Amino acid sequence: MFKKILIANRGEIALRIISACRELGIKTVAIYSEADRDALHVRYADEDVCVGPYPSAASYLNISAIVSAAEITEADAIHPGYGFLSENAYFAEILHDCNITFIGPSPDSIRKMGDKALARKTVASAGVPTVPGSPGPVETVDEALAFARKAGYPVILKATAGGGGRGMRVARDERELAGAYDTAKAEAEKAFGNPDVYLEKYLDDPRHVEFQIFGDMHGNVRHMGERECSIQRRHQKLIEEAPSAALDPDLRARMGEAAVAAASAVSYTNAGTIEFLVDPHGHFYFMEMNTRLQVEHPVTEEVTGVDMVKEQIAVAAGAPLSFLDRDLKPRGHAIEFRINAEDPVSFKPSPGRIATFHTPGGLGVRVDTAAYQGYLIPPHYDSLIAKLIVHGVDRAEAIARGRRALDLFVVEGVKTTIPMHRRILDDADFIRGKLSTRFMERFAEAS
Ligand code: MV4
Repeated sequence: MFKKILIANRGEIALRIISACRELGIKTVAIYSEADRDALHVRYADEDVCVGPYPSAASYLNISAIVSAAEITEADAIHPGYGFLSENAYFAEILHDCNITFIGPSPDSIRKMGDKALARKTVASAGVPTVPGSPGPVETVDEALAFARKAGYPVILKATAGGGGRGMRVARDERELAGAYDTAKAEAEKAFGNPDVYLEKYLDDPRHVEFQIFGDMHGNVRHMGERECSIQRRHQKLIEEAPSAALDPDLRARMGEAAVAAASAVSYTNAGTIEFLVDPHGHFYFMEMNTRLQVEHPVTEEVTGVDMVKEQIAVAAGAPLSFLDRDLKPRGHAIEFRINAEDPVSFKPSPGRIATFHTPGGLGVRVDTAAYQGYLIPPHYDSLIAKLIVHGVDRAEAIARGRRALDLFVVEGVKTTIPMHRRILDDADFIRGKLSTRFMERFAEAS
């Protein structure tokens, strides 16, 4: 097992990783930027190293400074959290060369799944359903038009190097596709340094259901069930839950099997997520794989009882999966609310000093946060200040618990998304579990 882990991240996820290390008796090293001197992850770690000024490129993405910090403190592994360097194959490779364990998948898995067109092809060869689409990047506008004529409109152009909704364009007819093709390529080049785009048939109002998978270094790959992530806005998830009301046991089993096949196709190790779109008929299609721990992992932890960060660390150290002989059938229902320091109407970031911070507690209530009363939220990073996770015997109890926990969650000094979450919990469609990726459009119009 590792003796000391450096955490290459900040905020609530850095604290989450420190907690796992404490339970495992592993020492921790925090890194921080000059903007994060007063951050809790710096105080809670056993050691800390400043790796640069506030721009992320100079600090949390500064590979040479981070590797030096690990070498100076003699850390034997690095946990990247989510975002920042978590899906950087080059970083994983450098660590390998420096004899430091990257707590995550192999550079090869990260690369294969990072190229979204290649990922599609790879999982399709393993028998996983994908949306009808071009076999690879489309090289000319005529090739795009020819494909769309066969598949039928609407279609969606996606950047090969994109993901998470960035670099996508929907075209509803030939004229729109002809107009969007060059723009999409130019945008992809600008955003990702790679102009390649591919084409898929566009599904109009799907659900986003993702499967948590885990692989160890002994060839075992298992899934831990799904998360329903349809409540999002501008590709930022707002609410996630487990299990999904859209799946019956048969569909769950088939999607779980497909998720394991997708991960196995790249000999995946450690924690990963297979994203699917699900249409109203219960057809499901592979979208992409995220090769990291995700923000919403706590809902899976709540319904499976598995500490996923401890699992990541154990697997990276060579242990077999801890739940190989256990049935991870979800127990009860969990919902996560992302509490952002944002204006609840305009969604503009609302950085500033937190004057009052009172978190709810009690049975079935968990708050993952690095915020505290008096904390000055730096304007340089994402606006997530806390995750409220509620767990109940069923969805109705989880919703009731969510209502009371949101009512008892007091944040003053900055605007937050708490009032928006509270209103969503009174929405008739939400209560019925009638969710889709369009939910927030309708919700915004109605309120
Ligand atoms: C799609 C789609 C419809 N049809 N692909 C957005 C994130 C990225 N992972 C894939 N995305 C989509 N791909 C086809 N062929 C609709 C979306 C999409 C979406 C997906 C999940 C959650 C929210 C979304 C919001 C808008 C569009």
